[in-house]
Formats: sequence, structure tokens, C-alpha cells
Amino acid sequence: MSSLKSKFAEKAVPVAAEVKSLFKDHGNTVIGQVTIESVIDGMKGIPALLTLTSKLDAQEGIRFRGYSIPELQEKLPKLSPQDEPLPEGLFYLMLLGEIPTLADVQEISKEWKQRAVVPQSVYKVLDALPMDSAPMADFSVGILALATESKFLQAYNAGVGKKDYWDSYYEDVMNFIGQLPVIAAYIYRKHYFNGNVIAADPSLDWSANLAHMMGYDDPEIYKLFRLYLTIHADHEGGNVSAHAAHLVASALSNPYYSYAAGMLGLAGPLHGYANQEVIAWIQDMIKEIGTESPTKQQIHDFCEKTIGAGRVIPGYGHAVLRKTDPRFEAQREFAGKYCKGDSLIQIVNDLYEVVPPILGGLGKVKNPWPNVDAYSGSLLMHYGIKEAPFYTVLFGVSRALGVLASMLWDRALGLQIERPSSYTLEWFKEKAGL
Ligand code: CMX
Repeated sequence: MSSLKSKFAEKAVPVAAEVKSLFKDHGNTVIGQVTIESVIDGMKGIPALLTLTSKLDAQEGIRFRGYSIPELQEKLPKLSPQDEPLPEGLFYLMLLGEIPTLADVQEISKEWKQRAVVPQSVYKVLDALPMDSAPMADFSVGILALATESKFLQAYNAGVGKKDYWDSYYEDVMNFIGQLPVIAAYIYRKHYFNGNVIAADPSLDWSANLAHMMGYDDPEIYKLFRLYLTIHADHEGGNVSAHAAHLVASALSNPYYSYAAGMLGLAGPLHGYANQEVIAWIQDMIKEIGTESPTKQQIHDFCEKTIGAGRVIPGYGHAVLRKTDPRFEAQREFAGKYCKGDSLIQIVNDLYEVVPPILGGLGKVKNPWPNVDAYSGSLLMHYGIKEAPFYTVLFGVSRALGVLASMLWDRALGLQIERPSSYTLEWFKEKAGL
């Protein structure tokens, strides 16, 4: 058994006992209230999920096992002091709740490389998809095609007992994370480089290898990918992609099916698709105004026009956050260090001044501040990765770290099938006294 797996097994036993006792001895404790508004407004604010890996605070932003992004940048192992942390370390932290050593992280890097084997059948499925299929559709299909490899599916079909579900699940999770960059890069090269595939470089870490297989070999891009794949990794359990995956997994669907469901949610414009829409929207702005360096007044007028057309400003607003997203801040800091004089990044920075007062002035937007998607595309564009329809796939590679760690915990804790209740309109009206 690998040391990560045995450490997880050791951790899981007492935590599972705690959860069991919460259920048995404190099951009647009331922890929140449900109003008609909370149901119609998308169940926001209802405490309904148990997620160990991270917690989102409306004012402060995301904390992974209690650590903010700046704290992670300081504490997680890096390849050099000036570098960004390796997402391998964040996975270790999310899984075990402890900051790893560099040796722990390098062991995970090595293991994911060994497990990054994608069967030929998956490439055949991807090759059969038409060229006008969206990269996110390809990504989800590729993930589904990987399910034939599922160790959990095999173990379940062989009759494994409930208390051992986590064991084969662990194997799937680790294989899957190893395989994901290979599939993502294959889709990228298929769509944009005539299928001219680049093999993995065994000397590189998980993030740098993804950049390398996509065709980008620059130490600064490697650094950007380490940052990108760290900050997108998790956003507690209630966001659409994490929740969809968790829900499907609660029916004991294997991790591949479950994560594919999550990715179909990530592909929606109100969620991860926003990272490509931001770029398409700015490109429309540039085209319409006729300059790559619009004034703030021109940017303001374009934003007003977008809102006037009944559309949202992509990259702004959030269902939980009520301040600027710290993931936006981390990217802005990176751009300030490495991407000076970039006109697209200048527009993104100007939007940060222009958009919040406009959204605030509407009186209905709960959070006028930017989210993670407002910045990420401009950084990728800066380094020559200009294919915006692919951006959500990169988000999806990263999000696997948190979502799969959570799903593994779900199985180790023996969480039950999810099944909230739904009611008719008459029932709600009756409750409202109408
Ligand atoms: N531009 C214009 N209007 C906005 C807005 C924005 N960026 N954000 C919210 N609003 C509007 C809503 O559409 C809603 O209008 P109606 O009442 O007319 O329907 C009103 O303000 C209230 O919405 P809210 O309670 O503030 O926001 P929600 O929790 O309902 O939605 C979100 C959150 C992210 C879907 C929304 O802010 C939005 O559409 N943002 C733009 C898309 C985006 O960037 N999504 C990515 C989020 C991060 C991620 O998951 O990747």
C-alpha cells in the first residue's frame, strides 16, 4: 500500500466514527432553517452537505482545510522559493488535512505519472467525435470512456462490502487524476494542432506536464499552470460541479461517471464556461470599439450595453462570495509580476474599476466583485494559449483534485444516497398561507 493510501486509511477510521456518532447521537440537532426564498433561490445558504476539503467564506473567500490562498502559497511545498506551490501538495492537504513535505509531494507526482496510462479505446472515442464538438463535451465523453478502467466498478461487481468501497475508489481517484491531463492535452492538440500529440515528459510535475503536452514549455508557463491548477481545485461542496459529482456518486456511480456529470455542470455559462465567455466578451468589446486599448469610459459604455441587452457581465458576481475573489487577487498579483504591458490584461484591470459600481448601481446584484473567471483567460492569452473554448477544460482538470478527494471521503465515511424532497406549487402556497 502506498504511503498516501495508508495515511488516508488511518485518518478515515476515526473520522468515520465521529460522523457515525454525529448521526446517531446528535441527528436531531437543528442546524439551519429552510425558507421559501431559499428553495426558489437555488437552495443557497441551506447547510446541506458535509465537505471536508474546503470551506468558502462570503467575505474572506476559500480556505482549503483552513488555509487561505496566500497561506498556501507560503506553506505548501514548491520546487523553488520563487515558484508557486505544486497542486500535488494541495491534494495531499485536502485529503489528509495536513501540510505535506516536499518528499510527500514528489511521491504523489511520481505516482500520478505512473498512473497516467490512457487506454487506446479512449483515444478512439475522442477521435470519433466531430471537430465542431465543444472541448468540454469531448472532455466529458473522454472521462466516460475511461470508466471501463474503473477499479471501483470491478470491485462492486465482484461483490465488495460497503466498508471497503473506499479502497478501490482510492485507486480510481489516483489513476483518474494521473489520466486527466493526458486526455485534456489530447483534446487540445486534436482541436488546435491537427492531432499532433506531444508525449509526457517524465521529469516534469503534474502541472508542468500538462503545459508541456499542450505544447508550451516555458518556466513561467509552468509556474502559471501550478498556480492555475491550485486555485481552481476546490470551492467547498455546494458549487454546481462539485455538487453534481457528489450527487451522482451518492448513487454509487463510479468516480468517472460522477465526475463527468460534474463537468457537464462546469460547462454552463453561470459556472466554469464564464472563463471562456469573459475572453469572447472582451474580444467583442475590442471589435466594437475598434481599439485594443479602450478608455475606461468606452469600457463603461460597453458594460452598460451588455446589461441593457439583459445579459450578465461574465466573470463578475458570485452565489456565495461578497468580496473580490482571492483567486482573482492571486492571478492579478501574478500578472503584476510577469505580464506587464499586456493590453488585454490592462482591460481586465480596468474592468475591475469600472464594473463593480455599475453592478452595485443595479441594486439587485448581491456581489458586484470579480470572481476567478474574470482573470484566468487573460493570463492564458498572454502566454499564447488563445483557444478560449478550451479554457473550461483546464478548470475541469484542476477541480478534479478537490471533488475527487471529497468523493473519496464520501465513500470512506459511508455517506448515504442523496435524496432531498420536492413539493408541488400548491404545497408551497399552502405553507405561505395563500
Ligand atoms: N452581471 C449582471 N447581472 C448580474 C451579475 C452580473 N455579473 N451577477 C448577478 N446578476 C444579476 C442576476 O442575474 C440576478 O438578476 P435577476 O434577479 O434579474 O435574475 C440578480 O443580479 C441577483 O443575482 P445574485 O443573487 O447576485 O447572483 P446569483 O447567486 O443568482 O448568481 C452568478 C451568481 C455567479 C451566477 C451571477 O453572479 C452571474 O451570472 N455572474 C456572471 C457569470 C459568472 O461569472 N459565472 C462564474 C461564477 C464563478 C464560477 O462558478 O466559475
